[in-house]
Parts: sequence; C-alpha cells; structure tokens
Amino acid sequence: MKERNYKRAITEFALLSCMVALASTAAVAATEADLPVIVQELVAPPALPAPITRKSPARVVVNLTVEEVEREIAPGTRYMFWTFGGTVPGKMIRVREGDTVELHLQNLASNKLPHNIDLHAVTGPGGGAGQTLIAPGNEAVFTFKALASGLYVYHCATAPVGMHVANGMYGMILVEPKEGMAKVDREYYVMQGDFYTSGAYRAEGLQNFDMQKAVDEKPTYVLFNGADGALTGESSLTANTGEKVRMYFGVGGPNLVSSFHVIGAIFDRVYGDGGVRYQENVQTTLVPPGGSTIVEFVPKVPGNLTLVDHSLTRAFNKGAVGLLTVSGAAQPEIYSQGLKTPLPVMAGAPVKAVAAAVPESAVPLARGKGVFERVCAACHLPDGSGVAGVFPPLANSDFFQERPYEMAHIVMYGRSGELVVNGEHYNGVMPAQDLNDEDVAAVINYINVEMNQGKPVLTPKMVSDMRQIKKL
Ligand code: HEC
Ligand SMILES: [Cu+2]
Repeated sequence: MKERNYKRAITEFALLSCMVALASTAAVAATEADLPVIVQELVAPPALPAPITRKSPARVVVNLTVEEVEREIAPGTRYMFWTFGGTVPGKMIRVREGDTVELHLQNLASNKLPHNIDLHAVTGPGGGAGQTLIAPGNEAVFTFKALASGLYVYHCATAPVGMHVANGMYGMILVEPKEGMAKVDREYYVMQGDFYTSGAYRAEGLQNFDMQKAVDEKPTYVLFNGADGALTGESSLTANTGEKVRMYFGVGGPNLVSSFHVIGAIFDRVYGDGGVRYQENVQTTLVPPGGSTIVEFVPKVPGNLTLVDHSLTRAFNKGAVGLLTVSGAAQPEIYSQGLKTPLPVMAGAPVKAVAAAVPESAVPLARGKGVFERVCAACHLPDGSGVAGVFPPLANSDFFQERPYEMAHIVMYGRSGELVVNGEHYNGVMPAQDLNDEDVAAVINYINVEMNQGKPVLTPKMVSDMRQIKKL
C-alpha cells in the first residue's frame, strides 16, 4: 500500500513538472514577443536616465549617435573630440537585468571616420564591435540581452582603438539588478579619461592629437567628463547635507588607472569594479581603464568636496578635479574650524628666511609702489599705517609678516570677519581686488620690503598657481 502511493506520487510529480516546463516555455515565448518596447531617453552627463521602476523585462531601444565635435578641452584650448551622443563621456544607457537591448548606432554623415561600439555588458563576440563598424552616414543595429547586472563601460573599438578612446569615445551602461537599486537622493555620472595634445597643458588654440604621447602613456590632460573644469565652478555637482549621493564612476582611459577619491568624504559603500557586492568605509578606490565603480556616501558637513584622481599631479597639474558643493547648516560636532595661530618661533625672522627665494628683480618694487598708491592707500592709508579698529595696518603688521605670500589671497579674493593685527581687533570687509598676477606679486613684495623689513616673496607665476589652487 505504502509503495503504491509512493509510485503514484512520483508519477504525479513527473506529470506536474512536465506541465510546469511546458507552461514556462510558453511563458518565455509569449514574453519575448510581447515585451513592451521602450525608447531610452538619453541625457548629457553628469546626469543619467532615471531609476527603473519596472518589475518586468522590456525591449529597450537605444539610438546612439557618433559625433565628431570640436570644442574646448580647457578655457581657450580647443580639441576635436569623437563622441557617443555628442558628450564625453558618451550618454549613459540604463536598463534592467533581463532586458533586451536593441542598439542603433548612427555614424553621422558629417563625421570623417568609421566608428563602432563594444559594450562590456554584452555577452557575445566583440561586444557588438564587428556588427556596428560603419562609415559616416550609416546606421548599424544589433540586439543583446542584458544578462548580468552591473555598471559597464562601452567604447569605440575601431583601429587605432587607443586613438578613438583617447579622443573621448567611451561611456557607460548601467544594468540594474532585477530587484532594482536602493533609492538615493542624487545620482551622478562621471568618467575619467587621459588626453594627449600636441601642445602643453592649457596651451592655447586648437590642439592636435599626439599619438607618440599616447603610446608613451604621457597624457597632457587627465580629465573628468572631458574638459578641464567640466565639474568645477558653475558646473560643480551639488548636494545638501544629509542626502544620499551615488556616483557612477568609470575610466575610459585609454591608459591611466584612477585612484578615485573624494576629499572630505568617506564612501559608505563602494561597489568595486561596478559589480554587485560592496565594501564599506572606503577612502580611495582603484578603477582601471575600461572599468567602473559605484560609490555611495552622505555628505554631512557643508562646503566643497573635491573629486580627484589621488595620483595628485594629475589632479593639480592635468585637470583631474571636480567639485561637489554641499549646502546645509554647519555641523560643529562633526567638523568645526579652530583658530590658526603661529608658533612663537614662526612669528619672527625665520619665516622671512623661509620665504626669501624670490629675486628682487622678479617684480620691480616701483610697480608695487604704483599699485599700492592707486589701490590700497585709500583704505590702508598712504604710509600703510591703517585706521585703528577699521582698516588694519599693512606697515609693521604682525599678521602680514607671519605669512606674507599668503596675503596675495586676501588681495585676490578679499577678506572679512574676525582679524587681530598687532593686538588690535578688526571685523571689516576687504573687497577682492581685480589685479593681474604681476600687480598682485608687485604690491605684496612692495609692502613686505618697504613696510615690513622683509624680502620679495612672490613671482607672478606663484600668484597664478595660487589662483589655480583656489579654483578647486
Ligand atoms: C575698500 C577698502 C580696502 C582696500 C581698497 C584694500 N583693503 Fe585691505 N583690508 C581692508 C579691510 C577692511 C581689511 C580687514 C578685513 C577683515 O576684517 O577681515 C583689510 C585687510 C587686509 C589685509 C590683512 C590684514 C593686515 O593688515 O595685514 C591685507 C594683507 C590687506 N588688506 C592688503 C591689501 C592690499 C595689498 C590692498 C591693495 C591691493 C588692499 N588691502 C586694499 C580694506 C581694504
Ligand atoms: Cu571611433
């Protein structure tokens, strides 16, 4: 009796699983045909398409153009970029795991060269490169299934590949996991790339691509989002304190690995290599060319956070910096500024000795005298003695003598707030002075030499460098 029941159970199970199998085959066939068609809306970086709310697969149509465009790589410096969608990095594609992607690549008729696309999210030969290789004025289509979730780089793979990538031909495709991604308040899309121009960093005019520099892996520029200053000044990224920020960061290369770091923040989570697992409490994460990472953090204190490649001469001498400007109320229990006071030994002569490397001839004192009389004397008085409690003295000023070269900052950017000079308290506003590098260096040297028994401390080049640093 027992055995008969058992056998019957097995037969029933076999039948049942057979039916399930049939049903699921039918289901697959039905979904393939019935997949809703969605045309991807592409937006310019650092923006990206909105998070996916769908709970089922779709056929996502992506119309991606290839555009060769001349534009600024740095203020006053132009470069011929080759792009996906007109931007560097190329427009981000966002799909859901299990989606079918119908990719249309259009090589605009106005272009000069053949191009194609290799997407690292594709399972198949060349990532689509062979099928999409087309001359200007043509369109190629291919379809792939987004099998695995993750953040993937795409790039042009037309020979010479390094050159096409060096000219800006890379972007990313985000394949969201089926269950979706946790909600955040801000999402940004940033890619680093190395650029090889015939002229030096920030040399003016239209610059050509330098193949030898590329082969030697000696870039002139290392940039976030394709331009020096693409993420600074007016174009800085923004967030409010307490908001959850997620950055999709990738490296197009073609050559340099990025040590991606945000100065003033700790990543709560890093989805290393753009994969599905995360590490917590990370300071700097390594991203290879053709690779990516997803970082998440909550800025808690207002101010500027600085995105850098922590290979720092790339950041400070080749352009790899961006800003995230954080707004919100101060959080003194997390971060508060104390006072800066000179150590006793630093207040006197030794400091002057440290900063005495500038020759007298670098900036003529006569020029400094002229600037002083024309600009500064109105407030600080012609002999630099100031007005007690209103305009601090520049002559024999202990504040000035402490770090004379830093006074250039005050001249360029102004100063306000608490100030103690020679024991007297001030709380006024000194407006920023619109002077060129020569004049700033000249007036500071003049004040230091003629009014503070010091030596020349600044050259115009040093002032220019100070401006670059301040820009960050
Ligand atoms: C419109 C009035 C005004 C002009 C013009 C002006 N300053 Fe000032 N300056 C001030 C005030 C006010 C302060 C104090 C600001 C504070 O309280 O933070 C100040 C502070 C300073 C300080 C720091 C304090 C000290 O005494 O060492 C320096 C250095 C300085 N000024 C240099 C200059 C130089 C150089 C020029 C000319 C290129 C100049 N200022 C032009 C009003 C002026
Ligand atoms: Cu190309």
